[in-house]
Amino acid sequence: MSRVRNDIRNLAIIAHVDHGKTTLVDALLKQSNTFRDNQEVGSLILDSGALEQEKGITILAKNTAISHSGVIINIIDTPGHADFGGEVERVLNMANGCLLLVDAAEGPMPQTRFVLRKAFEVGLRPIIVINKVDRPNAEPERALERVHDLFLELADTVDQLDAPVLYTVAKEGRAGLDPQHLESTLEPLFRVILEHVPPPVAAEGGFQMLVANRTFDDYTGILAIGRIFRGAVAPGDRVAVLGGGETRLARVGQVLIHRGLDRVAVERAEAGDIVLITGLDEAAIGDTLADPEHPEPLPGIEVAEPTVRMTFGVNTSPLAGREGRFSTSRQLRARLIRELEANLGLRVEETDTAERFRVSGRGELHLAILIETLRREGYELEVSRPEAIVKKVDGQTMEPVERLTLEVREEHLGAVTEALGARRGDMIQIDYDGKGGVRLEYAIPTRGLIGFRNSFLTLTAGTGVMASIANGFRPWAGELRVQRNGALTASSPGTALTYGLANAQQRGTIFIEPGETVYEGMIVGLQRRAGDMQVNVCREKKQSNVRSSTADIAVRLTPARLLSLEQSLDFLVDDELLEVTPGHLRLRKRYLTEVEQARARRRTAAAAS
Ligand SMILES: Nc1nc2c(ncn2[C@@H]2O[C@H](COP(=O)(O)OP(=O)(O)OP(=O)(O)O)[C@@H](O)[C@H]2O)c(=O)[nH]1
Ligand SMILES: [Mg+2]
Repeated sequence: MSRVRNDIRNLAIIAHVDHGKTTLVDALLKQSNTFRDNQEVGSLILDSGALEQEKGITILAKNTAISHSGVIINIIDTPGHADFGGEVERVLNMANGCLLLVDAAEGPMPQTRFVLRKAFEVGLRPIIVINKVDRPNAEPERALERVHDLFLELADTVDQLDAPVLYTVAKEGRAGLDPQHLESTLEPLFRVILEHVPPPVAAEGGFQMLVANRTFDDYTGILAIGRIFRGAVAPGDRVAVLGGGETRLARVGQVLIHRGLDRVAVERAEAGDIVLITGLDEAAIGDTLADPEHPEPLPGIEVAEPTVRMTFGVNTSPLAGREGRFSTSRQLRARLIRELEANLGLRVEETDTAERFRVSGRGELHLAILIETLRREGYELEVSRPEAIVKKVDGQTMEPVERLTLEVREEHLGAVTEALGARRGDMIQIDYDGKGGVRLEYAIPTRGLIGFRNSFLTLTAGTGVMASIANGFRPWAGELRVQRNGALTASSPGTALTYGLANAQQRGTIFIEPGETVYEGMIVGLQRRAGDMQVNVCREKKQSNVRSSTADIAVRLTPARLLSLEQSLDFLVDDELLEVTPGHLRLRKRYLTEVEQARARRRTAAAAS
């Protein structure tokens, strides 16, 4: 016997980055009487993390719930950036249907393909939502045509091709069946959701639920989140936690459900409901919670393998330990292991020394967000250059490749294709839009993409759009034909002074400002040609009694080019590290002094002979 839960819809919102998912959730929340009339809620309500707000992107998937026409709609907002694909993979199993949002101007982008494929894999019924039809360059028909092409390419069954289409301006909370005539509310979207998202079907039998997510709350501790697949659960129930090949018994604390942005404790929840359960600290993501009498596991969560890795180590700079609250290898190790509990798609491995760990993730941003989180928590560490994870298959060297989509102005096309050629990119497709814009598709080694974003912005004068997504492994494509210029390094420790920096800037671009503490081997800029060069940025102007006509002209400094965390990671080459502390990012040579560098060279030579 099974029962259809007509009182519930479980809906995931999926899209490429920035296509408007979280904005649409805002509008759905506001139009469903979730808030008191005088409640000030702002925008991008679900992007509640500090880093999410600063960067304007969603990093973690989040649940909320609204009620419309007597039906509870559980909403799962997901991140659109490819690096957080692990978040999407783990939460889709809570949904029965999804809204596939597509920007009316950009059309489907690489992550649209990824999320639609995942949605089909878990059997979700998609609703196509062409959003941002108010944009001046919106082409809703063209965008829809491209979405249909994508459906044809990815669908496994004919049923999947049959998806309703809606047009929206999420920012204004409007929707309609015709892009020219939107209604003033999202009512048409609500209607389609209630009609087309299949209500969950509750199978009879013992309790069964897959843990799709975990979150932490100061009052209740760790909460396990998921949709109940079978049976029911109540506070105080004993459940079996199945995972990692073993079965543990645990007792349910509270059972909570989402109501708007709040969580409400309930006496009982049953199949179809998305719940949060306290008291099950040992339940990991991907574990099944089950009736101890019928401990049957549900299929686990498949997460794609990492493509990029770097080493995270204890800070060994001469300035180590001045700012961080946590700086030992034991503290770093414990923190990284803890991160694995919730950060799917991340791997942490020991290396041959206790001070360094190999950390692998789904992309540079995935790792950069982790680094930024650690430094805000008070950790100090040093990290190496991000590198693509290369593996051997049947004796052949294979490397990860990505599918890259770019939109550039025609006048930048030559420079961009040349740069991608040097990075071993292969052009798959080129489309001229007849209005001066070009859309390009490439297959390119992940290796070639690392560090490309910075130069892409320069090459297109900031006008280009690029997005990429991991697309399997291919035989090693050969060395890249790109080389970074040499670094300008500080020749001695001290405080950088205007006079010293003014001299150094004649050699290249400077990254630090006067007053900053430097050490020997710290990178203070980029020189104009290959090969590192030492500069004395601490040099003072000699005082002299003789006045010359030129010596007194005030030295004028070009403003320093201050690098963000991601730009710093992109900058690094193999023999360099980034020192990360709560207050500073310092680029440095791995071996700081000439003596150390000579010693390292001798060691490598000895190892090679
Ligand atoms: N013109 C226009 N802009 C919109 C519309 N909907 C969203 N935006 C804007 O698009 C930007 C991105 O919106 P978000 O809601 O953060 O996009 P998202 O899909 O949640 O992004 P990620 O979670 O990072 O993948 C914001 O600046 C929104 O104001 C729309 O209908 N029209
Ligand atoms: Mg978002």
